[in-house]
Amino acid sequence: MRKRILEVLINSKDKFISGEELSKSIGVSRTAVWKHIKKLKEEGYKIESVPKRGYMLIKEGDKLDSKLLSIDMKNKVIGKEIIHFDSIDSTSNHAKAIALEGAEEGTVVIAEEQTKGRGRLGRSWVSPKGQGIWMSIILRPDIIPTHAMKITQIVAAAITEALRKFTKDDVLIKWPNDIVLHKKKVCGILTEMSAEIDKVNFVIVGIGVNANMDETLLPEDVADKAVSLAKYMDDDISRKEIVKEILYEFEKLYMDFIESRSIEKSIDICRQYSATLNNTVRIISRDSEVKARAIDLSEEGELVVEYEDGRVEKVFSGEVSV
Ligand code: BT5
Repeated sequence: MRKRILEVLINSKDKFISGEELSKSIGVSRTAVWKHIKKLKEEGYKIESVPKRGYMLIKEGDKLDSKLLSIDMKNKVIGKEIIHFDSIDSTSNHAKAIALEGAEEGTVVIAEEQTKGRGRLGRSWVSPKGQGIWMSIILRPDIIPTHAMKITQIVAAAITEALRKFTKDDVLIKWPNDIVLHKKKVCGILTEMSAEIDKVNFVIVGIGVNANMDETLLPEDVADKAVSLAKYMDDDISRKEIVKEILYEFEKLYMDFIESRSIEKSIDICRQYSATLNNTVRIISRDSEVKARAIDLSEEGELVVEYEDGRVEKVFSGEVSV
């Protein structure tokens, strides 16, 4: 009910709406409306109430609040449950903790700020307050551990489809887990899992999108590589709308994978928007670095490369530098 009231307040766009109108459009008494408004205020929503004029929601800024996010959400599974924090160490740490306690598939953990945001291989992910989308999704796919990288490709495809709706500039995928804009990283994906030898218990997909970063506050090594979406957008950025689009595109591709057991649709998108294919890459492993040409993506999400001696190999994971 409170969500319905919020929805009506949001749709009445900076205008007062009377208690009577609210009670009519929702179908409850004016006293009930009053009680719900009181509760919403206690929850922290800024609602102005003026006698004889009614109620108005004061602009929320662009907080990624769970109730506001769930308004107009078209998804059935991904994002059905959203847990929001003002500040947290890492959304992926929290997602893992609640997944161990049985949190459902599709649960999303999102935060305004991460104090210990993580990248791969122990690297850190800079996640300043209100300047990006820092979120993790809990998944429980019935797959074997070696297929977990398929999930990264589904996420990369979904994010690319979503971000391309907000900027006319080229959003491309740098295999396996970076989304780049003008060759700089606008988003990173971290796929982690809990598994037994032949069965995945759950997968946590961590997504970090730079929305409107204050580049002057970034450490030098990151400032060089990072870019914000806002830099290439005509309109004001709405993190909320971007989150909804990402979750929407992800649900479509993930459900298709669950039903068809194939990531063909995602791979097609990854091929179409690849920053890696047809380029020379360096395959970096623990003690060597070899040059090769990236020629394709396999149906499993691996990078197919051709070495200078003509040998063709599928690269499963690891560091690839264009
Ligand atoms: C990644 O790692 O790209 C995965 C990043 C995943 C972050 C999300 S946010 C929500 C969830 N919770 C978490 O704790 N993590 C996930 P990797 O490919 O290892 O890239 C890390 C490297 O990117 C760092 O070593 C920096 O050089 C650079 N970097 C750090 N912060 C960045 C940022 N905000 N934008 C662009 N590059 C960044």
